Amino acid sequence: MRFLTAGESHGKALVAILEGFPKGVKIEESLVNSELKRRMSGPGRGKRMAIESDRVEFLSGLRNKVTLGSPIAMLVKNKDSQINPQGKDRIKEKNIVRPAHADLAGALKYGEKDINNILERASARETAARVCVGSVCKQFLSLFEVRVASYIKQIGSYRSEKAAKDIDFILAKARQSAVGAISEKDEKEMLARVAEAKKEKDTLGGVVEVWAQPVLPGLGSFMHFDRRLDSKIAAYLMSIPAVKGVELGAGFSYAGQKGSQSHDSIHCSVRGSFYRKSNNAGGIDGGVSNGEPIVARVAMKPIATLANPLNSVNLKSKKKGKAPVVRSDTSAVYACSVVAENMLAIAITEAFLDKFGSDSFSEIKRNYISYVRFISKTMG
Ligand code: EPS
Repeated sequence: MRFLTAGESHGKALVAILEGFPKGVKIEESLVNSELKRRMSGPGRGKRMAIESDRVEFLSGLRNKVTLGSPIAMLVKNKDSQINPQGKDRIKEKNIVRPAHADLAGALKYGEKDINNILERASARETAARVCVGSVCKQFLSLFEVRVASYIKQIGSYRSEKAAKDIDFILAKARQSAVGAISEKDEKEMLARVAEAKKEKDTLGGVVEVWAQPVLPGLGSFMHFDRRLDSKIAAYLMSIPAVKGVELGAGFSYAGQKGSQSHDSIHCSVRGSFYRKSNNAGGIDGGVSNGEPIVARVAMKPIATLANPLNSVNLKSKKKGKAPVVRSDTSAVYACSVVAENMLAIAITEAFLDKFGSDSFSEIKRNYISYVRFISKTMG
């Protein structure tokens, strides 16, 4: 399975093409739309989200809601469409590069003086197309009871003291919170931090924790670097705009612990199934899922555009200037959590199809059932 996206932030539309997705899976457009809506939500979102009302339109790959095994093309129209692919548009040339954006690196790379030609594609709006792909994958995974969910661990300098124990807890708490928080205290503090930053015309980043559960042991591989489930998940999460760090399980804190106290001990239940009492490995050993929940944390930097423009440099004149501000979000950590869930769903679906086949749902189901029987009867 693979996918491509196309589209500029103020182009006509965003497009996603998902290829190699199995035949025979029922896909509900309404579930894709509710994921798109979630991506537009959360505290600190800016004026663009008030303009848009992202909705998917399936162009191909489905018949009567069921996948055909052919490429699935999906379209999300931009209401704030200003770019004219075949003529003159209304966007004014911009030459002052904005710090923490792709502007300068992109302008140098492409020999560009008008930063619109960089920022339009570099915009995080592209993640709406990824959410369409991820939502299709989430619907596939749910047929095997795999659920993917997230919560907000940190906004700005406020970090939650609570930790989720399982995905039911996250779904019960974070899904009920406008902030994606797992406690009332977190929600109150996080809302206050965003309101304060907005008042100060500043921006905030944060940390998102994303889970998939249950995930069968055996997805991914230790045979080669690019088949490892951990490397795939890390790459997919790191590819989300503004993400600067990804951890699996205990992550960076694992490095400071003694092995004797931190490695997940393995046990066998009376019914003969294997389990671990802790999950510092984040559900992956040696690049292969080990049956525990997959747990990853994603660090998002503060939003790059500030309402109080930062000092910068003009690409043409090389003189000092203020970074251009059209509009921006105060925080998009909640949106990041939704995108992270969807990227994790894509990564796990790819590994799932690698293991169980990818032509048709019925074939995958046969292989899946046979494997589940094998690991539960033969192995424990
Ligand atoms: C976004 C749309 C963008 C930004 C934001 C995310 O819309 P506009 O550029 O018209 O304000 O709000 O993108 C960025 C912060 C960025 O740096 O690209 C969206 O749909 O998520």
